[in-house]
Amino acid sequence: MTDWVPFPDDVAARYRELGYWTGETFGQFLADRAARFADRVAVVDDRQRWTYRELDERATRMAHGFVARGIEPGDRVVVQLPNVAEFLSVVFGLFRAGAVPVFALPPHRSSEISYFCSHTDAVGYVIADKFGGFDYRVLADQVGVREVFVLGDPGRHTALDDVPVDPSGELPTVDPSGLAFLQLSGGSTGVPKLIPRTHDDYLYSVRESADICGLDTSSVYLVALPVAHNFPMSSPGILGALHAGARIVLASAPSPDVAFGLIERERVTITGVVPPIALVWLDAVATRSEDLSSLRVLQVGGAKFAEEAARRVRPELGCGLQQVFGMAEGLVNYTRFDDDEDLVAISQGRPISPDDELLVVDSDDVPVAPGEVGHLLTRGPYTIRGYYRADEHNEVAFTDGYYRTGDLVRVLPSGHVVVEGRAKDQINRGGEKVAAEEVENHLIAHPAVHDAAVVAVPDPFLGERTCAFVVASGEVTGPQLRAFLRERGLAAYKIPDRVEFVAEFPHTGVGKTSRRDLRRALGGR
Ligand code: J2J
Repeated sequence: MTDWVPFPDDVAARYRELGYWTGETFGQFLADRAARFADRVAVVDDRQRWTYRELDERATRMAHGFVARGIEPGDRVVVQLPNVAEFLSVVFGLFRAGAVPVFALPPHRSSEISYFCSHTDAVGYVIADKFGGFDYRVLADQVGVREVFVLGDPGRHTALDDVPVDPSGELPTVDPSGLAFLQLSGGSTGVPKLIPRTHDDYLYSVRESADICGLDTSSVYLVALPVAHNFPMSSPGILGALHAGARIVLASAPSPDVAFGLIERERVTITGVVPPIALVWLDAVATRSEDLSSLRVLQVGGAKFAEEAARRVRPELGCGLQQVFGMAEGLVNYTRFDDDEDLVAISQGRPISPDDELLVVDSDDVPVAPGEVGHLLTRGPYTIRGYYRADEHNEVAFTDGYYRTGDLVRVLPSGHVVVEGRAKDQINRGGEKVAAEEVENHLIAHPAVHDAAVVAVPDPFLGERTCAFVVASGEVTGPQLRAFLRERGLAAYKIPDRVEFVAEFPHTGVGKTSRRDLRRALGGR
């Protein structure tokens, strides 16, 4: 069993020759930007404002603290923090300690966190004491990791503020082509997949993204989505902002109440949201008094943004729209600022790199005619060659180094991609990804459930919602099943929006549960 699949040597050599991979580590990246932009403000949240120099110093202090607590190079540490400045000092602290952050999202509960910890053999877990009415220390107790670091009141654990510091100690040398962190996959399988990214490949995508999105020292990037998600982290996100000497503003929530106030106060120039948030903003703006005139770009991605909504952005919000079709596995597409309005309204952008290879194939892996819809496969200088510790799944998810995205797309003559649908067993709930099989496995664990199938149902606001079809073998109600999933520690966004009981499942020709028929059955009710 290999931990992760590195790029083939000849391919890596080529990416270096082309200048894509520069040999810079995340630790050096921050030190370099801190030297260049020392007194500029790097990050702002509800409570604090740090300059680049302060962020750099805090990251180093955290690194020494982690080392003093026995975190060793290569150790995995699960990070689950809300949108706070400490996310940056913690993550860069871990990078400098040579450790490997594993990014969890705030809604994750014991089901997900236990899996991340056990699958990666994590030795550490970083949390906030409480956030959104939830006490993460309780979760830490359930999960049982060796070192728990808490932002705020630590209870019986270690406070992030008093990790012991030994400034005389040396920090390790870090390999830029090595594993930098593990990002979360939306997933379509029974257990979530973890995505191994390197310093070299990720920082390439970050630099190019900052460039494509026009970031410079006058830019102010608002983090409206959960900061650990790949979109606000790298497209261009917080890392793109640091690369360019821009200012990061962290919003505790994406609601107009919070976000609009921050846009006005901090003179935000760019932010990235998922389609439902864009819709809320579009509907709210007419009745709000905040001054949003500083906003130049609204990026929308994570799920398909309807053309009608896309066309409302400039007239109603007064800023440009940039569509973003990305994935934590790598490939990111952006519409460009000089694309004409129609292209920006109908397409999800074109790839970052001239060396992003996109294949659009039919179900026999034969390339479709140009412009036809097919399955998107991709490889390139920042797309992974395999998931972390997933040899078996990698056999089906990767072919010839190409990642099978599970997305159905067509490519326009300009090279822009239009997302037309999805072939993977995943529900895209307004940008939050739910793997059908993962939820089904939890449902089947209930003694009164004989079988379960989770499918997407169209929704005007979220794009899709989840519906669980259940064949019961005993007395059970929908609310009881939802409560059962919550008790099993499943993140709230994965709990089915609807539960429908059926006598049996429709089957496809080969005897597999037919999700299409299930969706159709639902349409008939
Ligand atoms: C349709 N589907 C989209 C879009 C992603 C930037 C932006 C988004 C993500 C992300 C990201 C879509 N239209 N505009 O990592 O850096 C669906 C596709 C894709 C999956 C990836 C980034 N943008 N999608 O959403 O890893 O199905 O990354 O394969 O969460 O989201 O999900 P995720």
